[in-house]
Amino acid sequence: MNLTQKILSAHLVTGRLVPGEEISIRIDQTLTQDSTGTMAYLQFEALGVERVCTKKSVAYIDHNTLQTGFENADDHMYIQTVTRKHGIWCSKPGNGICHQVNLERFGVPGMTLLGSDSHTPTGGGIGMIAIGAGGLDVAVAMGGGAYYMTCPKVVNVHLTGKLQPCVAAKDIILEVLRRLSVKGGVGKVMEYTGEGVATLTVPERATIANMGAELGATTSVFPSDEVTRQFLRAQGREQDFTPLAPDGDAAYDETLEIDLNTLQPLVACPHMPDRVDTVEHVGPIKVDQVFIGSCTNSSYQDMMRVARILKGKTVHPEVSLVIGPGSRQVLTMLARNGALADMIAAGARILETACGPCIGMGQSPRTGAVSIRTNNRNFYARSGTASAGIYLTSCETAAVSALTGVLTDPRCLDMDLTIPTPEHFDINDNLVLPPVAPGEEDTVQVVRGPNIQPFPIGHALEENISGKVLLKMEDNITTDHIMPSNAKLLPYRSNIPHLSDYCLTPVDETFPARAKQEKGGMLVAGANYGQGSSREHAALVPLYLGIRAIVAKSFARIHRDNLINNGILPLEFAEEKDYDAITQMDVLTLKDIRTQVASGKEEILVHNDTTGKTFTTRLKITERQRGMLLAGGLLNTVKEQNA
Ligand code: MIC
Ligand code: SF4
Repeated sequence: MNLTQKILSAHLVTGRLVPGEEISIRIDQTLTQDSTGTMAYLQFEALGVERVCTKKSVAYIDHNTLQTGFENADDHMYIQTVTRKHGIWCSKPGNGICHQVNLERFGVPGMTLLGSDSHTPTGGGIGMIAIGAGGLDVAVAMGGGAYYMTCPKVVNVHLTGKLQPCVAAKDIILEVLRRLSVKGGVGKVMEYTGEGVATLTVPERATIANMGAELGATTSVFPSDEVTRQFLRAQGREQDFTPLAPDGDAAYDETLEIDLNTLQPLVACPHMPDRVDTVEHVGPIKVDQVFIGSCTNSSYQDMMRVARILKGKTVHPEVSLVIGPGSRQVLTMLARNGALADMIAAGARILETACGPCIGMGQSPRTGAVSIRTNNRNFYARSGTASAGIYLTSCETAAVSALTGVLTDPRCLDMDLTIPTPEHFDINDNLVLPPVAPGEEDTVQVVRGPNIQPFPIGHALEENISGKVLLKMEDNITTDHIMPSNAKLLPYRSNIPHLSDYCLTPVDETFPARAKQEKGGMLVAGANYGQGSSREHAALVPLYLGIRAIVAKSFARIHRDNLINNGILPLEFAEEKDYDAITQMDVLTLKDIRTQVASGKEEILVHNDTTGKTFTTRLKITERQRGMLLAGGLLNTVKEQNA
């Protein structure tokens, strides 16, 4: 067996490990973050479960930390109290970004982790099968329910050789993205093997696993070896170590060979993480802003390399350099060893340990800016400045470019950037609040501020649905298009009515008004619709606006699950020409749709009342999902089962 099969089979609840078939797995750990977490806990409460059934569930507060009004602070207190009541640990704001902290303090090789954040696969860096999902799926897993998924294919990403100086782990994953594209990982697990793996530290592996999300992959996984043991030992957690590797004769569905010796510094150009080219080829474009941080590149070793590059130098006069260390552990260590002072002296603007600019929470660049960032996504408008171009690079490329003022290949640096894994990381978990002991749940009062509004729940599928195509979209529409997130909107993640005025506005500003005027309808999209975030809001808000079906060329994994969980039909065009034949505002009718869905057949007929033509779509769902769509979503199904 390969490693993926070993971990999945040890957790298998139902199904067979045959790619494409539905399986369900037992979840050992969960994580939530605050911007998806408020909704996930409201849903958890709606399930009526007293105490979580997982080995460890942690709620992180790391996204909405700007607190420009009462909203975020209210949500923080809600999360802090609801988790305390129900057996969940709570990592307070300031403790760090969920994926970085989870890797440092809680991740255990061989365990499964389900997180309400698409970058949960970061845990693959430490040998976990770590999967991103919608908040409702995570709520169900916290309540002891299995996680249902399509059994993935396993891709062997075989690494040989060793990275050259100033070429980074980030360049490895950018190379994978260059070769496979943002759709290339859908339905697959990327499993890293080969002699090159041993040359990579756990945080470097985590950088690669983190950005597997940008491939659309179910997850990515590395073996657990002596490097892993050393990392866990330095975290005071050697007891969590288990050696894990694929069998010598393990079979894989596909193989990708990467020779680390030949890699060069790479950059993903605006506005897609797969628009990858070499830094050398893109050339010395003028840079306005550099952001170093995010869950992709903010480990102790990343930050130390940056400090070494900046030490004794000054940031270019026309560049704003912003640095956000990934966790309080990292920040404390930088503060103690003087590296933080080197960064500050060079002119870096230091941010708190949180997601920050990665999700547009502050530091939006100026109009038309070039911003070099070490995070994982450069989707249109995500930085908060739609006209800005975001370029994704390694920490080394970002730091040297902040000094020169132009995109610069870090191989020009004549310095040793090797930072060994420390013997001991700084360990201080005093910002991780424990839950109350079993039996004491009633002593906790859950605090709810006025920002917490009821969320929409789907209703049983009707016999006939008819509605206008309120928007026709291109390929690769991201969740940042569907439900934008930035400093103005993130505070309203528990307020769906407020968010509804911004739905799909990066595609068409007039969409929300039209959807409200028409009292709902349908959407039409190209391939890979809904790539990116795990945010359920990208399904809940369209549900609130009355969207009943989305007809697309194909869907991204998490978003498709979120649509089904909320009772919205994800229909795929059987033939691409039918996409071309639809015009925005055409009226589509799904006749006898309840009977069609209940019948179990994959082909669903859609009638275009405006053109008079009928076309075929496919509804690729499992029996379980069929039940959900008929009932109007997962919450209704679970409630029916509980009843
Ligand atoms: C992201 O990177 O897009 C986010 C913000 O972390 C999201 C979660 C969210 O939308 O709250 C994700 O990756 O799932
Ligand atoms: Fe936070 Fe950015 Fe990572 Fe999402 S990708 S978890 S916003 S740092």
